[in-house]
Amino acid sequence: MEERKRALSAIKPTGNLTLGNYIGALREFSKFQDNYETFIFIADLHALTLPIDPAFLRSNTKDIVAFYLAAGLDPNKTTIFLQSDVSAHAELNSILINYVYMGELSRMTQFKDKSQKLNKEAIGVGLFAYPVLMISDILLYNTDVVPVGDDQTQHVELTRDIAHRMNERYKKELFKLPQAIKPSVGARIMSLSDPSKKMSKSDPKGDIFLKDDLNVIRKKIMSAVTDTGHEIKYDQENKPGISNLLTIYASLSNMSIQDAEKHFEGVTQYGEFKKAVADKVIEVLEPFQQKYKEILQSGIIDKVLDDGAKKASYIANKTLRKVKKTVGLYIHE
Ligand code: ATP
Ligand code: LTN
Repeated sequence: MEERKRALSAIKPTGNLTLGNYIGALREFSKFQDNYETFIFIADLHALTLPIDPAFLRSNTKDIVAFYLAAGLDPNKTTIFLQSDVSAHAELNSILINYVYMGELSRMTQFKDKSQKLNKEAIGVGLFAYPVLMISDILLYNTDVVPVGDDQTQHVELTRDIAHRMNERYKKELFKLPQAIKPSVGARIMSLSDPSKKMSKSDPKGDIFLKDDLNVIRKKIMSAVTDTGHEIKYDQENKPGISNLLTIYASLSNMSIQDAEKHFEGVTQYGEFKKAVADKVIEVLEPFQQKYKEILQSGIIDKVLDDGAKKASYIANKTLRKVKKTVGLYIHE
């Protein structure tokens, strides 16, 4: 039987999940599980790269597992686990950190954005080396595709470079070169209060949170920043606010941006348009929130994580062993 290709992705439990996370990542993940061998984990070690409250980190981790399941990930088809449960991630990280260059890491946009907000003297090494752990996450599973939003594609590109570098250095196909896959619509949902900024869980101004009360969600959408004029047209430069709302509508309706534009042809009131967007978001999030609550109450989360950690460790340890051997670490039976 032909081996199935592998898909792998993760979310870091740094904050409450947003509509951006849902559209750019969560809802995409479950589309892979029927055709790919799929691994979806929680990047909890990555969450430590910036200061975080321990109690929040713990409860948010559990929350995200519930969101994974509510979004349709089926533990019988997808391996769901915590990064910190599979020690091979940290071990491969400590090997690969020697093959990634400081110059490469300092060019990463995510590092530049996040470190800019910190005191220069207090930038953790983990924040700088963040991509090395992510590279380890991906390469441990011989991953073919990595479903991610726009902001993570640079890290996946670096992963390819490092896989290639290792293969050349050791003259063998040690690692597969993975490919990032972005959603066709909605790879970068913007803040509702400042559409020039990404909707981001660690910078929550203008965010819609997946746990928000539905009335709050409606209010946030109705008061989203819009642009001058009155046409519902996709024009990121001149109409960033309307373009963002149109993207949200199109993505949640599984239609192209062009079809969404057609749908709103003739609508000249932004209020009417925003109401349609709010209705659509609520139509999707209402049952989703319901499922999420049921899952949290069902008590199945620990079992899912236990099973996932076992399956993931088995595969990850095989790769780790191969890497150790290749770089010359002594393996005794
Ligand atoms: P942080 O603010 O802590 O950096 P984040 O909200 O950007 O977090 P991540 O954990 O970095 O979220 O991302 C999880 C996944 O969600 C990634 O695949 C990322 O590309 C995607 N994602 C995050 N924000 C958006 C967004 N605004 N639009 C589309 N996809 C997004
Ligand atoms: N850096 C990613 C989270 C992440 C990830 C990964 C995504 C950690 N390891 C491996 C894909 C594959 C983020 O910030 N969303």
